[in-house]
Amino acid sequence: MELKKQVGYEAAKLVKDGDIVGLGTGSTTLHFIERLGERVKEEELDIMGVPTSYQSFFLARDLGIKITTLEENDVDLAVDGADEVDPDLNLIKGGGAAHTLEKIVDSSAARFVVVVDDSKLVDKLGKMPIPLEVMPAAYRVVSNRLRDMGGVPSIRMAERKDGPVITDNNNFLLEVAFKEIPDPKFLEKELNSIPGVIENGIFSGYVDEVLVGTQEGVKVLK
Ligand code: ABF
Repeated sequence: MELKKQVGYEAAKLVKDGDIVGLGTGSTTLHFIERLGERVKEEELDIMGVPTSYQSFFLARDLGIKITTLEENDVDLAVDGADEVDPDLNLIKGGGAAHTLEKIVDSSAARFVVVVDDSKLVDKLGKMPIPLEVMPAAYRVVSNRLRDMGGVPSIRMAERKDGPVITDNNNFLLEVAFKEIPDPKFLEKELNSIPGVIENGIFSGYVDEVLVGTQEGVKVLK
């Protein structure tokens, strides 16, 4: 079985009847949500999902998973993907441009489980640039501040290259590369202290466990 599917299906086993489930975004959590939808039908599970994006909202709704919000319920278990995972279980997320709501839902969950294939494991964060959701009016001044911090920022363009990517919250997405990230927690706070930055894609200290899809089966990192 494809690694992303293998690990998504494994995570779907963690959901218990009555759970409020954070529904992550991306091609790995897609398998999680699909399998969860099957379980809801087969086992008549009484669960509700809290989506982290329009992508997961529409997917879950179409599969018959009841939807709720953080206004109404606390999340028991959140399952989400990642772009990079370091040995301390710090993450870079935001490849899917949904990291702001992902961080709100995932960090609020009683248990936060990450699902990745083994290509996402890194010795140190920073192979990819860090995504930052930024208010459109602020993107030039934020870019200047990022350069002052030693970063190399660029704005993420839509695939057709005819304009910037617009997030679910109607903002732009900057990506900033740093030569190295010695202290992910510090950088996460520093980036969020720049006026105009809504949220950055470093997730430090939120993860309970990581399920890793490998050719030898699913491995658990804690
Ligand atoms: C979202 O999807 C993002 O935060 C993360 O960047 C990405 C992981 O994507 P995939 O599972 O498609 O590799 O969770």
